[in-house]
Parts: sequence; C-alpha cells; structure tokens
Amino acid sequence: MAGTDEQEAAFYAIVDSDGRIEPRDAMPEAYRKTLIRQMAQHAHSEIIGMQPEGNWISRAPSLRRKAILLAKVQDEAGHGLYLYAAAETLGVSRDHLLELLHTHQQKYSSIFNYPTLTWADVGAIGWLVDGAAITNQVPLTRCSYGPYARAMVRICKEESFHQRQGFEALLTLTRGSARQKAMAQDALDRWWYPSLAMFGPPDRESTHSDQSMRWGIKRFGNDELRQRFVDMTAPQADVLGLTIPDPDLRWNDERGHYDFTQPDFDELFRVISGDGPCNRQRMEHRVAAHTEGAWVREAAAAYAAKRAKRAEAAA
Ligand code: BYC
Repeated sequence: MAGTDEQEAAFYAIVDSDGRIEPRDAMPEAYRKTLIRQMAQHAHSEIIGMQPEGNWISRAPSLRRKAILLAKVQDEAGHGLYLYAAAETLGVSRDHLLELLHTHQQKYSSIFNYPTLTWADVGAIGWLVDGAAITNQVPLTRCSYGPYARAMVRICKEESFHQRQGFEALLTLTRGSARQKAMAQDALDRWWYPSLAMFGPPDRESTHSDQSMRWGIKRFGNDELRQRFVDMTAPQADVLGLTIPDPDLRWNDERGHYDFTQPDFDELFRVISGDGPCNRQRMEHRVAAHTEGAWVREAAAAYAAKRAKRAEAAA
C-alpha cells in the first residue's frame, strides 16, 4: 500500500468486517508479500505433490485404480493452475514463481519429500495427506483475499473426493489378505507423523501465524488445526481396523479431544531445509520436466499470438 491513512483504514475495515480484499483494493505491502509466499508455496506443493502418487500410475493394481489415480494427479495439476493464477492477481508472474521454486527460494510442503514405497502409500496419501489438506484448507475458503478464497472452494471439493478415494483404497486392502492389511498398516506407520507435521511448527514457534490471523489469511493456528485432524482421523482408523502408531493416543473426556504425541519438529525443519528423503529427487524431476516442456510453452505462446493477430486483422 502506498500508505495513506485512509487506504489503511479502508483495508482494515474490510478485513475486520470479514469482507474480501480484491486485486484492485489497496493493501499493505507485507500483506501482499505474505499472500504471495503462502499461495506460491501452496501452488508448488500441488504440482510437486503429483510426483509421489504419479510414481504408482503405471503400477496401479487395476484399470479402475489407474483411471482414478490419473484423474487425481490431474486434479492436483489443476489446483496448481488455480493457485498460480490467483497469485498472479497480486502482480507476480507464474514464470517468476516457478523460477523461485527451482532456485530453492520458495518452499513446498514437507510431506512430498517422503517416498511412496508401496501401493498402500497411495491410499495413505489420499486418506491422511488429503485429509490434512482439507482440514487446513477449508478455513482458507474464508481467507480475506478474494481470489485465494474462491480458488480454495473448488480445490476443497476435489480434495474431499480425493480423501474418500484414499480411505476406500485402504479399506479394500484392510479387508483383503493378511499381507494386504499389513501393507496398509505399514503405510499408516510411515505417513502418520509426517502428516501431522504438515500443519507447520507449533504456534509458539510459528513465524507468521499471529500476523496472518490478524489479516484474516489464516483463520486458525497450526496447533488447533493439527488437533482437529487427529480428532477427525482417529475414529476413521478404527473403522479401517488400523492402529495409529502412537501409544499415547487416547480420547480425553475433559478436553473433548484426543491426546496425542506431537510430530518431531526437528525432523520437519530438516525436511523443510532440504534434508528429507526425497528433496533432491523431487526438485531434479521438477526442473527436468520444466526444461523438457519448454517447447510446449513456446508452441502454446506462438499459437496464442497468432490467434490474437488474426482476431485483430478481422476486427
Ligand atoms: N512444509 O510461520 P509458519 C497439498 C514453513 S497440501 C514446508 O507456521 P505459515 C496437496 C513456513 O512456510 C500442502 N514448509 O508459516 C495435498 C515458514 O517458512 P517461511 C500444501 C512449512 O505460512 C494432497 C516456516 O515454516 N498446503 O497441496 O503461517 C495432494 C514457519 O511456519 C511447513 C498449503 O500450502 C510445511 N509443512 O503456516 C497434493 C496450505 N509448515 O515461508 C497436494 C496453505 C511450515 O517463512 N498454507 N512451513 O520461509 C498454509 O496454510 C500455511 O502456509 C502453513 C504454514 C500452515 C503450511
């Protein structure tokens, strides 16, 4: 915001009355930067998130599972597109944001730096990772920035379908042979704590939460959302007949919530800073896909320019 007092008052009047800030509205520069950081990180997560599941498209156990997985991975590309487009309303280009990702200047979600070792991991990602994503993202449909909030409405609808397909895939395994059930349990054992870590550091260590909540970007702190996820997921594990790998997980009548063991936040910070099991592989794959896809972008841009020229000549 160029910073007149009236502009600032108008901005806070919209935020405080739960209205939506639109691209044409004046906004504090720090608000704009925070949104670009979060929306870009979110968009990057969607497209990097295609890799762990994409790993199983050619090895899905049936044609039906393959078709479902293909559609899900395509949805994630679509989510990336909505989010990059929403970020562009803040005056940054998609090319620039991708450049920042490829040069490690912007992050993506820690969760996608873990490997998908078995087919059950595809189910676990749908159930847990998409479940965590929904818990975190439904409040973002009420985010103070209009284009982000609107993009999230559609994304959340699709994520909730993704979550159900993951649950159903795991349910099929847990009702199968002892080996299949063990595979599902192993996937839960490996994905549980990384899923809890997706919500970010505890509130006391969160750099941005207070300010983002004041601006109506985040509606809840990281700890509250993590608790909601555990409360939602623990009964679902019972339905699956699987055991969450936390001996201290139990319902607390007094609190009206499950007690649970927090994830290892040192591990989260290690993974965020580049030292997770698959960080290097994910980035190498992303940069290679971008480089090899250059001709497609050039062809699309040339086609659009030609059409525009033709339309201009016809007008
Ligand atoms: N991974 O102050 P804090 C999905 C960073 S789901 C990496 O609490 P904030 C999908 C944070 O950026 C995943 N970095 O930050 C699902 C900050 O560093 P910088 C994507 C993390 O922003 C299935 C520092 O730690 N979802 O897409 O207030 C299939 C301190 O944290 C993480 C979203 O992006 C992490 N887990 O809160 C396919 C949702 N946690 O930037 C795809 C939107 C924290 O200062 N984002 N950091 O260097 C958000 O809601 C918030 O950005 C977060 C973090 C809750 C993630």
